[in-house]
Amino acid sequence: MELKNIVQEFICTENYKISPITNGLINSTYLFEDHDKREKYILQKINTSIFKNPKTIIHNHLEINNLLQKSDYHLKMVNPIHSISNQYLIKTENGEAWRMLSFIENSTTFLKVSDKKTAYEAAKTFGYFLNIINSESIVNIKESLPDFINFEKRMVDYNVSLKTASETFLKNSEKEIELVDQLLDLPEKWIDMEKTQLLPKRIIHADPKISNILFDHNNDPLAVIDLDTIMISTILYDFGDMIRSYTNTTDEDDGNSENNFDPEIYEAVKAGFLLNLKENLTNIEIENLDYAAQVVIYIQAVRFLTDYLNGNIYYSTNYPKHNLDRTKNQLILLKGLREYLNRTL
Ligand code: GN1
Ligand code: MG
Repeated sequence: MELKNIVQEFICTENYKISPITNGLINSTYLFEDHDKREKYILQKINTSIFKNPKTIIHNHLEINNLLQKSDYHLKMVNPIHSISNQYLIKTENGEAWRMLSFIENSTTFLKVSDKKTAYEAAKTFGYFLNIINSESIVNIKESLPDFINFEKRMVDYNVSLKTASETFLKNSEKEIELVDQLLDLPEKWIDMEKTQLLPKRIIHADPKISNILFDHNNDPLAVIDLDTIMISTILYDFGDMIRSYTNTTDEDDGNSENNFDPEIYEAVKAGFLLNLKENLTNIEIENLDYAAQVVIYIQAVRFLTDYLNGNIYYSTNYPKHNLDRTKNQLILLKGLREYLNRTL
């Protein structure tokens, strides 16, 4: 099905413009402008080799929006838009799944955090969002990405990739494999805490990177977006991923910097995150924040490296060593964080 036919399923217009938005690594996203009604929307092709059952992400999105609407949530919300025939997903004959979302006007996103205030505000906002979505006891969240936060499986997948990768790929990533292998026991405590159920199960966002917050023209947070990975897991993942995203002073695929970790931002994120959540977290969660930040960055490095060794089949890439550069970048970040934590222990 051509793009123009997909558009017609949602909005009956000939007078429109579509422009790609290129900052995600999984789905394909477009800004859709309806010139007749002067309305903007987000049009998205869901990557169905990763989100195998895209209905679950629509279900979870509606469930969370419903909950937010019932509470006194003060941020804006992105809404799924249904098609003319009342469907939230348009499936094409070749297996693609498309959806449309409402667009929040006068908003900007950042790919990197530039100052402590932005980091603090973003972490505070995610903390606020997490508090509200965990305030109701009955929320029916469905699994959209099985094993996403199964770190034992991430390590198994890495080991399989080491066995199946070509000689050239192994040679190119020799240094990164060595760094990853030096820290093989890092995820063990996490895996153990999950197995022994020491970590409370909560609804988490699971992709709280900086570009998943919309800001207004005063740089104040306007909305939390991208609810695709909403799942039941440990909130330590969200904290770790915020640290991973916000403390990084370089682009996620810059493999050349010497040090890309910003310790002041680390403290700002921690303060912002705990502001709304502290009362509700258990001691074990609070005690493991520094540890979680290290493991989440480590696992992201392992995921990028695994994908490189597998021939770039998961993340979208622009050049053959793109995932290797992403791996390098995460390992530099992890080194900076670990040096900082040892200094402050
Ligand atoms: C992916 O596509 P995007 O950018 O929203 C990935 C996250 C990674 C992130 C790294 C479903 O998110 O887990 O942290 O790339 N999402 C999935 O940039 O794997
Ligand atoms: Mg995402």
